[in-house]
Amino acid sequence: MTQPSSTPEQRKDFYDRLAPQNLAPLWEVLRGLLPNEPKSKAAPHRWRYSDIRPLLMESGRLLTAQEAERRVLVLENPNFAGMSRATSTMYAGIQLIMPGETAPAHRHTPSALRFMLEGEGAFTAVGGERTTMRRGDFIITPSWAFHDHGNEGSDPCAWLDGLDLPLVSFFEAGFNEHYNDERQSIVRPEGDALARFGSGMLPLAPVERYGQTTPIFNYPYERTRAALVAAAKGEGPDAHEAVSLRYANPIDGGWAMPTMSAWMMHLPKGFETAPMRSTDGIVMALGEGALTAKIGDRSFDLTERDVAVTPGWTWRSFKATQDSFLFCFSDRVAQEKLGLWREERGPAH
Ligand code: 1HN
Repeated sequence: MTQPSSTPEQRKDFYDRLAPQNLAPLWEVLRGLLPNEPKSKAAPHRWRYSDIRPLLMESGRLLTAQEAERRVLVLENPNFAGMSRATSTMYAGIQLIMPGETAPAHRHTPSALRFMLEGEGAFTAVGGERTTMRRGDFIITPSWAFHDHGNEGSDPCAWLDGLDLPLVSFFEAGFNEHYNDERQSIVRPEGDALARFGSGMLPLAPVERYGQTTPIFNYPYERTRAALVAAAKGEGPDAHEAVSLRYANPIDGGWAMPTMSAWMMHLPKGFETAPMRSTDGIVMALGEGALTAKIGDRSFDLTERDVAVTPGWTWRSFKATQDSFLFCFSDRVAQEKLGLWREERGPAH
């Protein structure tokens, strides 16, 4: 057998003849295609709410919610400028709705979640039902469900939006449609979904409401917080996860949404978690308290309403300086379904 051999010039000449045929040599790119472990392109980052808020309020004086359709300041990862991404797969933004405004009804295949940050009197409507959005509430807009927001109070209302937009655009599976009115018709009283699906009970007849998404579209903070505080007193915090509970779909016990996982981590004052990492990049918003987040080689102090990002496969740990409640979301559920999700836990101290 003769061993093939070539000079760099010969290879270059060969590659130059491949390109016009839309062909390429795998061996030149294999290492990049298949790293030994993930190396996220996203950067660890923290947005201070105190920096965002004045700009958000300024946007409230520049244009109406109707004009904007959604008045949002997008949280762009420093490594993804202009790409509307907080992590590699998750969109995040801070939305503002002023008293008397309506963010008109529409629907799209990307799913959305909200974590309420500020103000009283805002509502969101989904599936013919309204829910009042209170601070710390976790609110869901299922894929392809009409949704509109309004503010009937006297405060500016602001929340964190999370969408699976980068995932959906990767699949090139995005559709969007406007409703025939600014607000959708309301066919159910407020609280109906929570009563039917969120009371530890379920309707006798099988229900098909939003496909793979939970039929509960507001998980009130009051309940979430009480559960976390009680769990902290019971078994106590886990070395890595402190006290973490996930928002679940009562129909099948799985995650609340098919493409985005959401959970809340409670750290009692003084508690410090041991480092861990997972393949999902995580968007985090501090609902209550104060903590220091170590993310990769960065360290960020978070106060209430600050948002931070942990890129995928990046070590993270937290130390609470006050009783803290950290809302988190990521693409974990999608990775789990595809058999890709992994985590690694560092030694507990
Ligand atoms: C959207 O529909 C909302 O409904 C918020 O509040 C942010 C970002 C991109 C595309 C659709 C909302 C959005 C969005």
